[in-house]
Amino acid sequence: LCELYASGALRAVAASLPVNARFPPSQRLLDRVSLYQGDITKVEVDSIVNAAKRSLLGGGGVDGAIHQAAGPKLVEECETLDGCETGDAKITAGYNLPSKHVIHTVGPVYSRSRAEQCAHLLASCYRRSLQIASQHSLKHIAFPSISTGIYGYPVPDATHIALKETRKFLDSEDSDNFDRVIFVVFSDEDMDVYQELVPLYFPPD
Ligand code: AR6
Repeated sequence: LCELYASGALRAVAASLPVNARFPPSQRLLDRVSLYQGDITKVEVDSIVNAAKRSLLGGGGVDGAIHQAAGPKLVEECETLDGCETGDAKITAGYNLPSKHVIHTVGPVYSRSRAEQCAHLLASCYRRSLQIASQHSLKHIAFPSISTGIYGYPVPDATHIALKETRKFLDSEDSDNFDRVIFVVFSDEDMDVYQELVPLYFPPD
């Protein structure tokens, strides 16, 4: 986990930007958020989030990678869950993954004509995943960029939603025993977007 605590670099970026009026500065909150570029299946934390499909029975992208790394017991447990609605989330064990749990959430398939509805559903994915982690007394959660791959959500819009919901959660009492939210990005482009936007939602003191 130490490797993930790369918030030093993040702090340097944050310090160079003007403080955003919408979210009051808080070094304490900034210290509870990390960015990590790499494969989420290698991340050793209490929970990783899977960008799943409604059946919860596996698919491509990060879903395929998580099922492959977790082994067949994951799909066996998923079969008992009766699927998951878009915007909701369900938890399983992590099996062969280094992460103890997987929180499976189903993001919206992006459509520009239904952008507002998609935004509500994506926000709900982050909210429900964070709620479930906190209800299970988990200390950390690692998110991939939900819906921005096969489901086509524009990365900047999705990142604003991810960061806003995380800030709201970390501001709330529900997160009192929570250590850290880690955003796991795959590509350099996604990393650039997160590096630019994190300081807007987590300005340092
Ligand atoms: N670690 C971290 N991020 C990853 C990894 C990985 N190993 N692999 C991909 N990503 P996607 P979606 C990134 O397509 O858009 C599946 O078939 C990827 O670069 O996995 O929510 C499901 O079954 C992108 O930034 O998820 C659903 O049917 C992000 O993860 C559908 O795809 C999400 O991309 C869900 O589509």
